[in-house]
Amino acid sequence: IIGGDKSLRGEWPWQVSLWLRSQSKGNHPLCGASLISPCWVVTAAHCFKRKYRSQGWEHDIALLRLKGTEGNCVAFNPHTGAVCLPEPGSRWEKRPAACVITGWGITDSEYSRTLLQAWVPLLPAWKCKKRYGDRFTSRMLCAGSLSERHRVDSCQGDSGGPLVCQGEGGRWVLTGVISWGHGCGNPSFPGVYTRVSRFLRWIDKVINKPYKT
Ligand code: 4AZ
Repeated sequence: IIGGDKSLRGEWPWQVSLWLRSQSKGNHPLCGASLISPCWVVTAAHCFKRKYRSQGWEHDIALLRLKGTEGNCVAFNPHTGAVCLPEPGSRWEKRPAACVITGWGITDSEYSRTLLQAWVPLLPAWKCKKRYGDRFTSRMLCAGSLSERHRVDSCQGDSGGPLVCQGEGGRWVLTGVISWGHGCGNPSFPGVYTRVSRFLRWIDKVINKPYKT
């Protein structure tokens, strides 16, 4: 996270850190993610498929089912809980919304030891289309600070993590998944986020599908 500050313990109870187990390189952090229920986590598809990005950046969303019996995977408590999903068809960028990105990814030069947070303005789609052309689609959100003086952005290591916006009654809604962008913190190249509201039916289908163990 570029231009953010440290979060407090339990402030973003849905934030997940995905790690890769490696005996040769040692365990290391891979991506962010968000708890949407006790057994399901939303993240970015490119966290799992190395060549994902070269196939275009569309549909950069993945669901992980955690180990455990149904409904009993992660125990919720005041520091651990789920984030809300958006209403179908909601278009946050049309209203002035307060949105926040969080992650342990790169700050100035290295990964952060504490979870960082940053308020990030949602931008009209044309600001990303202008920079990224047709790679930026309606299944994506454009967000970031366009000011040289106050750069706010997500960066490597944050992807898969949440962009949450505060909805009615102060509820936090998982509006975007940190996905891609050209560099980090460059006011000419905003960050690009998977637009979660476009994947609600898919999420519902996957989660409510009976599964074999
Ligand atoms: C990345 O490499 C990445 N500035 C994530 C977000 C952004 C750029 C790169 C957006 O995971």
